[in-house]
Amino acid sequence: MSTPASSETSLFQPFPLGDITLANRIVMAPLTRSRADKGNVPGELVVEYYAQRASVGLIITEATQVSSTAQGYPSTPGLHTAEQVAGWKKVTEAVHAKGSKIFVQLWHTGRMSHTAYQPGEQAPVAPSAIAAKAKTFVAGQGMVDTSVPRALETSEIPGIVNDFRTASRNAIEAGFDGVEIHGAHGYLLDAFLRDGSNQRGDIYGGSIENRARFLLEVMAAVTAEIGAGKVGIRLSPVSPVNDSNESHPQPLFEYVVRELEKLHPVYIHVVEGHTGGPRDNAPFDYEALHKLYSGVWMVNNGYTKSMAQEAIDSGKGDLVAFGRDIISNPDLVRRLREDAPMNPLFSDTSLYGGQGPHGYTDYPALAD
Ligand code: 8OZ
Repeated sequence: MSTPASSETSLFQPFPLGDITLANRIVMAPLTRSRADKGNVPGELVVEYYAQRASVGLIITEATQVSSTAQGYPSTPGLHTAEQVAGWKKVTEAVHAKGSKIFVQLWHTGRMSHTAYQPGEQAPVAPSAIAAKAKTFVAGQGMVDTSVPRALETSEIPGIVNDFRTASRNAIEAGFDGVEIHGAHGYLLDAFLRDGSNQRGDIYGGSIENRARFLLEVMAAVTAEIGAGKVGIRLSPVSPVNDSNESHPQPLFEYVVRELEKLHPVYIHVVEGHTGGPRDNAPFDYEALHKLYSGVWMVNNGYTKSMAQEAIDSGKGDLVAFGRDIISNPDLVRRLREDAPMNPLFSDTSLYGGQGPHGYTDYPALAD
């Protein structure tokens, strides 16, 4: 056990992550902000936004689509065209110049998408043809129901595994230190895990082993492609966001983590409770899950400085990801270190909306 004086600083001390060393244990959580330019290319404003926040040990970017069919929201960036790779390269250079590290979060939105985002206005793809009782935003229409998806053919799954593989290779080309696979929040890989959204009769449905197969195939492909030391994964065992339902989350996620232990990604990132909401919305034994993994454990959801400190000192987590606070406090690390007051939380209208700097890059840092 550390003394109070040393525990005061442990959050701010360097931490080794695979081949890299993070300047501190504070992580910028992945946050969708919908500011990409035409072609879903991150532009100069996105460069500035991440550079402003580059005092954290690690930045995890907003969710970034692995293909054009993976998109489900407006102006989210991709990592599947040469222009997108070039755009991200400017982001990684700016972040590295400030001494931080950066992983890109890779996703396929699955049934959370809408025909408006799909090539040829096709139905989005999902484990089963069951619509999520959830909404997405479509320009000109506002918040609308997600579309009824079509069930993927078994033969189509290797193609999507390959999209993740290719995007991870593109990530390295763009200068990222690694990738985080989005295995949370009801998007495609998480929807395969859960019995509320996966009612398939093939080798990707039914038993826990079958429902976890797709996510584990993606992890095997991506770790083989760029090295397990450059791959993390995010899971949200009991978060109900995006109509995520599972009857037995404890054995499901224990199986997933046991299998991940074999592939050994560089970290597992767990959203505890209801994302952005109560941490105790449903019973779940996170300690039992953590015990199954010998690698780096990242915790997230509603952490304050004292909670983060306690998590690290007690061994509950190695790294702590902060979401909401870092939107309105670009200098979050300094504010935490100095116990300085935080700026007011972001306003809802500028969270995803707007093209410009308002509510994005115009939050003031503390004066020197
Ligand atoms: C909020 C709005 C759109 C997407 C997630 C990527 O929940 C998201 C997301 C959050 O992981």
